[in-house]
Amino acid sequence: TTIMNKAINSVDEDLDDQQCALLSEPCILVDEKDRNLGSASKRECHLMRGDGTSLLHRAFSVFLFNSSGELLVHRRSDAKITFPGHYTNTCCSHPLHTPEETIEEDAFGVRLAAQRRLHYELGISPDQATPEELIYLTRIHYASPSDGVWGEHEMDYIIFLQKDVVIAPNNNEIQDTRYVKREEFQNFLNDLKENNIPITPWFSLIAQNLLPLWWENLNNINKFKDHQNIHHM
Ligand code: DMA
Ligand code: MN
Repeated sequence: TTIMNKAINSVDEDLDDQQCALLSEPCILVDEKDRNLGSASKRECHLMRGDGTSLLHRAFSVFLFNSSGELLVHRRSDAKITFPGHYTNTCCSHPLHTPEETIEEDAFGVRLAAQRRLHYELGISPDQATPEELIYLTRIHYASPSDGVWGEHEMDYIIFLQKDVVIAPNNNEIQDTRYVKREEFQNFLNDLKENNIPITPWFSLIAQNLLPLWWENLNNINKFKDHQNIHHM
């Protein structure tokens, strides 16, 4: 453990203090069927092991659209430990291993966590995004290294909300926000590529596979709810 602590300390040296403090949050470890296996710190969940794997934990990805059907995307701050400076969907984070956020019925705990993080990251007041309004669509299981030291391995709950909201982004989390029209989405991605601005791996996966159909059917999104199956990607 002495060697391990030394490694962690050297890993931490260049990290942002606020982001570093959040590494002690308790995440929810799960198996491939999304059964709760207990708690592990955000640090433990995101440090890659020697074999290139990391611990599977529960997460969520929010896709928020305004009343015109434009998607709110953001660029992660340079302070983020995983995927700094990457463009991504509206809001992503983890439900915590607490009595409230581990409630599984109708993914209530995850929807509470989404409300909490929409407030923290984007300044969306909790009354503008209640758990009742947040629509849980389905789950995606994926893994992706960030930089070889840190990485992701998640059971990702996809959450939709179509609503006009007031935002006040937290600049420790976010450096830029914008709404993108469905017809302009491909151009938006191409422009990022041309300018060598990366996008997060989960956003890339979802954008290529599932988002087009969901976005076309925003006004009828409930028919895409699938709480039975997990998409392994
Ligand atoms: C983690 O997102 C969740 C997904 C779906 C990748 P994140 O790195 O933005 O989490 P946090 O904001 O809690 O650091
Ligand atoms: Mn994660």
